[in-house]
Amino acid sequence: METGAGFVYMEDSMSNGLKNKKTYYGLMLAMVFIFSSPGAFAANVTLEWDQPATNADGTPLTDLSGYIIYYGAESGKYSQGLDVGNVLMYTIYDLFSDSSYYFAVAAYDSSGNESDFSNEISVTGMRDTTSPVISGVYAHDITTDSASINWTTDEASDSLVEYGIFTSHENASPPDPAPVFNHNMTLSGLLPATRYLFRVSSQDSSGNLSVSDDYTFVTPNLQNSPPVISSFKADPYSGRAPLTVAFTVNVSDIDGNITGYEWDFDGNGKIDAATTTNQISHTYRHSKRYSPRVRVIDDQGGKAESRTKISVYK
Ligand SMILES: [Ca+2]
Ligand SMILES: [Ca+2]
Ligand SMILES: [Ca+2]
Repeated sequence: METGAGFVYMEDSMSNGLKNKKTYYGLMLAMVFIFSSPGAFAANVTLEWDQPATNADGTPLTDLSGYIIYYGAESGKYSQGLDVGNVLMYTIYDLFSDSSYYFAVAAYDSSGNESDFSNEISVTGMRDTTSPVISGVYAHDITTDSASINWTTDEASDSLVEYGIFTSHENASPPDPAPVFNHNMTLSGLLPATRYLFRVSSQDSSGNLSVSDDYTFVTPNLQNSPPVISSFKADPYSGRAPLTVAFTVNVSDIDGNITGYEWDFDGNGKIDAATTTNQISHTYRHSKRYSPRVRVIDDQGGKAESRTKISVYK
């Protein structure tokens, strides 16, 4: 992207025959903006210019009729002339992205009198030579035989995940050629209880490729590992009735999450309360020895139990 500056008047002899009705109006044409969209083989360029207000002799311009964009591969030698009508902005599509282009604009009035050229402006190197920037790589929804991989890129690009057990590139997902910023691919046919290395890659439409670092995920066991209770505490363990006791159970699950806690305060085998948190309080009103029990359930129905003892006296 370049911004035009100053004024360039072209010699009449340098025009190329397209300007057969040229008269020297002093039209103040100045391109103020140019925008190029890089692409693999074709690029688009948008030109914008100011509307002239006066004729060459300084009188007000009242019969402005349109504009012609002149452009070509060499400065001052415009091989193309494009009558774009009475607009102040125009996009030229499908220019060669490897080439340089030089542009100038001229105005014409209703009699066909054409102004001098505006200043010249040029674009070069419109070919995209920058690789996508990959970020935010992560694996999710990991099952015993599949995993989803997400990442983002700073430009639209295609998607590929490579993965393996010994290296990150023993296997590859089927590539997805769709140019996207937010990438998601699902790997299938994985082994359970296996650590996988993986990496992602994205290529833009100009063939610039980026490959991520290596990342890992672990598929779970086919069989659920039940929760493991590390402690089941009562506070206090003894006291006079009525005795309010706070229970806390600490538990872990290596291949899932704890989804529920069931509490049997008197230890009679009947559940008295259920929670989704690992703490609860209960007030004992009768003097007695109790053997309260907790049962912990994981997200695949695996269970673990623990008991403790409470003494309540008069
Ligand atoms: Ca690029
Ligand atoms: Ca489990
Ligand atoms: Ca009970």
